[in-house]
Amino acid sequence: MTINKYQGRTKEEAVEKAKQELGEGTVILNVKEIKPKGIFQIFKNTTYEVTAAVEEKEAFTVPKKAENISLAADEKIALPKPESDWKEMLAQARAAEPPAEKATEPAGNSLHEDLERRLENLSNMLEKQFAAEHPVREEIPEVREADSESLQFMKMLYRTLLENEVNERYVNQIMEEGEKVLHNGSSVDMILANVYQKLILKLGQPEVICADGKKPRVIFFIGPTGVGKTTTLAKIASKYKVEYEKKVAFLTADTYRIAATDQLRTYANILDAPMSIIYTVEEMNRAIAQMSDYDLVFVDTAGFSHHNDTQREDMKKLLDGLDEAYEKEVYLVLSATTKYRDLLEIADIYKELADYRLIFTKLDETSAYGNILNIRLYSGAKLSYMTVGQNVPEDIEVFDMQKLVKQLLGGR
Ligand SMILES: Nc1nc2c(ncn2[C@@H]2O[C@H](COP(=O)(O)OP(=O)(O)OP(=O)(O)O)[C@@H](O)[C@H]2O)c(=O)[nH]1
Ligand SMILES: [Mg+2]
Repeated sequence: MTINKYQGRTKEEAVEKAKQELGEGTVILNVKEIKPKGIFQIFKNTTYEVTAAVEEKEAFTVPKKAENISLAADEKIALPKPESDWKEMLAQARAAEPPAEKATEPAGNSLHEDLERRLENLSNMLEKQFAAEHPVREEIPEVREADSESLQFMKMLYRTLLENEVNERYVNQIMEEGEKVLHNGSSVDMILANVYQKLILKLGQPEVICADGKKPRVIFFIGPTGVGKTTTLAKIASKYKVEYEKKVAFLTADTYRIAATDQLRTYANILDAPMSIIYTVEEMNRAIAQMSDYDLVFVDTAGFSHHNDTQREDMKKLLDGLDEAYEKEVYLVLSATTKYRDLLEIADIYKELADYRLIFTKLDETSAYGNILNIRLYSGAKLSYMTVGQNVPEDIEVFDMQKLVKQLLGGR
């Protein structure tokens, strides 16, 4: 893994520099606002510093010497082979102690508080590591006996991820990948930094609507019934219209319910944007042709059960039927409160319809965020927006991976 820091006058500028240097697959680990200091601070502007990483393809590397271990780096640590193998120890621990409810484990609570404190310190720790003049070095004793603190900590991370409903398969994967680079003797902070980075890389960068491309760009919202497609569409359209001053227009293909068109019309009226109802592919292309002056055309669609073949076919026709002259983006809207197994099925069925990005709604109704990671990994689709309430337009955010990972690891 290559990790570097980049500065810019804006967050976007710093991110752009990182992407240019590190290339595809760049992941932002941390964003820091640097306020000017000193008596001339009023003449200086705030700058931004991003810590970015890119994971290289697996390559054989010569393990570094133990005294050069860095806290957050994903490097192999050369230690004398421990007497009891780390992996085996963890496997035994898992077998002996299946994930327990927080409430039934008093010792777990103080460990949890400890984890929260450590998560708080994590970005500082990453910062320190990248300060080139003062690389942080960790003293590792030559050989350690079974390191009970590290083992306890690995077990707690394992349990916390499961409690947050990250699927066991992915939890095992993350832990096993961690085990490859961490050995008995790794400090708790090294373990945490490693798992944190693994999760950030797995989640990837959020991808959102591009409003600067060829006009008009057509944005479809698809997904099961009642997940919040129309509300989310209105929130996003409103942001683009009000904050970014883009020209937005609406189409609705949701002609199954009478109230559906009224709902969208209300938002269109508030935003003073045109809206058309479309029944066929031809009507869609004709309507968009008349919206050539608009930056973004938001298309609301009817929610349907993924078991309904007719509606699925109609949706496919609509998505495939968009005139090739137009660029499109498709967002699959999912509720964070839907069961894991159902989400898998939905992700599969909608994959047959289009390549989509993921929006998760109703995050205010759950505290377990594991399904976001599960579906991101299962579908391979990029995350985009998350919604946290019913208020239009404010209850929406672009996914913040640092925040999400902290939550997955038991932080606030
Ligand atoms: N708590 C909460 N409720 C939400 C959120 N987003 C949408 N809702 C609510 O979910 C309900 C359904 O929202 P809609 O936008 O109509 O959902 P839809 O997917 O368009 O529904 P159909 O068109 O019937 O398939 C409404 O009561 C919304 O206010 C959210 O982030 N949190
Ligand atoms: Mg709707």
